[in-house]
Amino acid sequence: MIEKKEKYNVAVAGATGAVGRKMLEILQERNFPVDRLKLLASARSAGTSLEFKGEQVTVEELRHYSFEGVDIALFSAGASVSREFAPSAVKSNCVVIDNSSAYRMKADIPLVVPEVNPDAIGEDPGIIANPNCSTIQMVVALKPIHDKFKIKRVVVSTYQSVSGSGQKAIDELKNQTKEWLQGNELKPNVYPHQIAFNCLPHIDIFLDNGYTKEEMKMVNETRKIFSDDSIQVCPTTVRVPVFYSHSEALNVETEGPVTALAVRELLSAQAGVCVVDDPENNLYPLAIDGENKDEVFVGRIRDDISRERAVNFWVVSDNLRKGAALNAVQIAELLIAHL
Ligand code: NAP
Ligand code: 12T
Repeated sequence: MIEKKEKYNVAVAGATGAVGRKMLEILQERNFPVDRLKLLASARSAGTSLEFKGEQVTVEELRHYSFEGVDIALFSAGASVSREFAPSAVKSNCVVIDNSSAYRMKADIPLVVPEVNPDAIGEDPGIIANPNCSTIQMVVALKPIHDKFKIKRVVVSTYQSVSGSGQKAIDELKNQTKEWLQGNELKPNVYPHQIAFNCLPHIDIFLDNGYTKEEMKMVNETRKIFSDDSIQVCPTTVRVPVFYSHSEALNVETEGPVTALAVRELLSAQAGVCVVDDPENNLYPLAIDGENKDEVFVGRIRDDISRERAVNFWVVSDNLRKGAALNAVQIAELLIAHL
């Protein structure tokens, strides 16, 4: 349990990565009460520095003793790093907010989206898990619909940006695009196939049931966040040649008499959601407009013409912000507000 203070000692593990850098930006932007800031990464970037509030902070190598005197640690260095180092942070009396998939489905670990299940955080958390980016933006949009009409089933296809797989993937899309336009041969590295001018129905690893791990995260995390194992989720996750923001096409079937009109009203009043839905003027959420914004954008809200009690809509959000760094910082804000 950490004590209530005016300012907190904060560590960012994976500070040099795509999500870590975004965390620094957001801590700064939201004026999170940071006393000392510790930046941790691998030995590769130890000694380099990153800017925080106009000052250069030196990056240190992540070690088991790195968390002495730290109150809150934001982890975004991958699941194996979280598995190895988060327990050491907890032993140092530090609360860990973990962005990796390592702890999300552990029964005693809260999985939190502040607009959806803030109470799940509990009294004395050690590790709090941040859901997967695709899950976060979907559940923010589903929340008021589930509360009013009870969701039975969601069929979802994702259009996920390359920044979801880190800085190397951002560079790969840039380089492949350039090489392709020059007529050069492309060599895939981060992904198993060319990502420039292509769509890959493959995110994270394939599992025995024929779904990918990313798809099963959407199934299992959604049920855990809503504390409702009856919700059926049928996902297809696809990587597209977009740099930032994931887009999702949803078909949502409910027990109650849902309509597009009701969904538009509910979502217009929902915290963290911005409805952009004016097709006559070609207005609908776009990945390029979602970049660097906090909101989850929803549009193309329409009744399902093939069945009753079902609607379709399109959801866009910046995967590095609401999908990762922003949600983690919002969890930290929730945590300190309740001390
Ligand atoms: P990234 O750009 O590749 O950055 C990886 C970061 O982890 C870098 O800071 C890297 O440090 C550090 N790191 C790697 N191995 C390490 C080690 N052995 N010890 C200490 N630090 C190590 O990846 P990213 O996109 O920021 O993603 C990072 C992680 O966040 C992902 O693996 C994923 O688990 C999670 N993530 C979550 C969401 C979400 O939906 N909530 C979204 C995206 C990512 P160096 O610079 O020294 O290599
Ligand atoms: N493989 O945090 O590649 O579980 O876009 C997030 C993003 C895993 C995660 C990706 C991934 C996660 C990706």
